[in-house]
Amino acid sequence: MPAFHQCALDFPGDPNVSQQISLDDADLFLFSHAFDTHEAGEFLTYCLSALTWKQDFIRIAGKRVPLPRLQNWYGDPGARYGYSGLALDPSPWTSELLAAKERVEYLTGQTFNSLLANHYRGGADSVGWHSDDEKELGDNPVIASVSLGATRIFELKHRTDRRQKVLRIPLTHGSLLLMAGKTQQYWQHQLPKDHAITAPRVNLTFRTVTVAMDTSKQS
Ligand SMILES: O=C(O)CCC(=O)C(=O)O
Ligand SMILES: [Mn+2]
Repeated sequence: MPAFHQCALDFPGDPNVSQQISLDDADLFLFSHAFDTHEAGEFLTYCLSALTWKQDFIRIAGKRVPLPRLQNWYGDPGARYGYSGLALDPSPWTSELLAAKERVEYLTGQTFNSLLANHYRGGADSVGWHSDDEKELGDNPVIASVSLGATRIFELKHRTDRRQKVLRIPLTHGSLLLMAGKTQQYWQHQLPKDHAITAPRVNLTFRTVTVAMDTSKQS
C-alpha cells in the first residue's frame, strides 16, 4: 500500500473526502473539496493579486517561445527545479501558500518542499503533454495539484499502452488531485486549450525536490 494511505486521519479511505480514480499503472486520488467554495474563492483572489507571476520562455527549434501561461516556483531555500532548459530558483513561501501546503499535507499525509504555481489567464492558456519526471523529483514522485477558478479538463494518456483510453478529469474550484506511485513513469498529462473558457484558473502543484538539479543539461 502506498505511503500516502497512512495519513493520520485515513482520509484517502473516506469516500466523503477523496475518491480513488482507478487507472492501470497509476495511483490517483481526487479530493473534490480540499478547499470549500468560500476558501477557494478567497485563495484564488489572493493568488491572482498577490503572487508574482512570470512570463517564462523556452527554446523550440532555436526560437524563443513564450510559455502559454504565467508561472512561478516557490519553495524552501535551495529547492531548485528545471525543465525544458528553464532553471527555476525558488521564491520564498508566503504565509498563505504555507497555510495551503499545510492543508494539502494534512489531507494527503505527505510532505512537500516546493510548489510550481501556474496561472492560466483564460482558455487560450494551456500546458502540453508531459510527465513530472524530472530527475530532481526522484523516483515515483508524489504531486499534489490544487485547482482554483475555472474548471478545466486535465487529460492523462498512457505513454506506451495504446489500449488505454485518454482519461479526462474536470478539475474544479477547490479540488486537489494527488498523483503518486508510477503515474509519472507510465502516464503523461496535459491541460488543453479550451476557447469556450474566459475565466482564469490557478493551479498549484506541490512537489518534493529530492536531489540537486543537474545544471549540465541547461542551455
Ligand atoms: O494546471 C494543471 O492542472 C497541470 C499543471 C502541470 O501539469 C504542471 O505544472 O506540471
Ligand atoms: Mn505536470
